[in-house]
Amino acid sequence: MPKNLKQLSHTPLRLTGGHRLCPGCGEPIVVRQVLMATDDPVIAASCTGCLEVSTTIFPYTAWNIPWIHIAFENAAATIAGIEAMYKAHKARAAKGTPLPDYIDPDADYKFVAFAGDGGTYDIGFQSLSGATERGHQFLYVCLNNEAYMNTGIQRSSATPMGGHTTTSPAGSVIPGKQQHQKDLTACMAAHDMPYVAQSIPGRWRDLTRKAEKAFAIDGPTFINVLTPCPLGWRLAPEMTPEISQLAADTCMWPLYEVEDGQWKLTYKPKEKKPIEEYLEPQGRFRHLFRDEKGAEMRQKMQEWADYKWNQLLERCGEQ
Ligand SMILES: Cc1ncc(C[n+]2csc(CCOP(=O)(O)OP(=O)(O)O)c2C)c(N)n1
Repeated sequence: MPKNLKQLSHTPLRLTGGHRLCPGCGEPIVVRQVLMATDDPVIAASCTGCLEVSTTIFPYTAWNIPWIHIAFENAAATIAGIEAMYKAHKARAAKGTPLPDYIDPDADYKFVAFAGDGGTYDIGFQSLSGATERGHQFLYVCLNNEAYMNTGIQRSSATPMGGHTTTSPAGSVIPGKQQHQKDLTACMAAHDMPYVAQSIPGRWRDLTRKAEKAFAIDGPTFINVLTPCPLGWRLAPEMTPEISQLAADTCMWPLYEVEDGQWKLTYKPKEKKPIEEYLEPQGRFRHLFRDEKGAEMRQKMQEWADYKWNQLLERCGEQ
C-alpha cells in the first residue's frame, strides 16, 4: 500500500535542515521524497557534487542515516559493494555465524546512491552500468540538474541543447550547447533491469511512488530526477517545483517508468505546452529569445522534444 500524504509527512526526516545547499535547490527535496518512501533502514552513498559538499561540512552532517562519500566515478560500485557485504553476512548468518552488532537481524536494509548528472551520465556511467549488470539490489537516483554545478556550471552530457553553461557559453560564436542531451534513462532501460523511471520534485506522489516501487525490488533500479538548480538555471528559487512541472507539461522531461521491460507513461499532459513556457523563466536560455539565431535554436529544440515524445508514446503503446 503506497503511503498517503499524511503518512509521508509523519516520516522522520533522514536528511535534516541546516545543510548548505542553495535556497530553492531541488536536491534536498528529491532526496527527502525518495527517503520518505521507505520505513526500512537505508544506507546511502553519494559521489562528489553539490549534495555531498553541502550536507557534510566537517564536523557536521545533515544525514540521519549511514552515509558514505566516495569518488566521483564510484557511487554505484560503492553502494553495490556495501550491498554485497550485507548479503554475505546474511548468508554466513544463515549457516550459524553471528551477524556483526551493527546489522539488525530483523531489518530489511535498503541501499541507495545519490549522484549528480556529471557523476552519472558522464564519469560514473561505467560503474553504474557494471553494478546494474551484476544485478545488485540498489536504487540509484540521478539528481539531474543538467550540468556540473558544484564546480561552477560546466556542461555535461545531460545539458540540453541551447543551454548556457561556462563551457558552452552563449555569445557571438555559439548560442549555448550545440548537442542534444544523452537519453540516459533509455540507456538504463536497455540494461533490461527490473525498474527504471523518470520523475520530478514537483509531483511528490509520482516520485515517492516510484521510489516505493524501486525499494521493494530485489535488484538494480534507477530513477532519473530532473532536479532544478536556481543558480545554474538562473531561476527564481521559489520556482523549483513549478519549473519541473513545466518540463513535464512541455514534454521536455516526460514522466514514465519501465517495469520489467514494459514502458508506461505516469503523466500525460492534457495539453502539450510549447517548450518556450519552460525555457522563458530560465536565464540559461535567455539568449534564445534575443534574435533569429535563437529562434532557430528553439525550433530545433521543439523538433527534438516532439521527436523524443513521439518515440516515448510509441514505446508506451500510446500511439
Ligand atoms: C575524478 C574527478 N574529476 C573531477 C572532480 C571535480 N568535481 C567535483 S564535483 C564536480 C561536479 C559535480 O557535478 P554533478 O555530478 O553534475 O553534481 P552537482 O554538483 O551538479 O550536483 C566535479 C567536476 C572530482 N572530484 N573528481
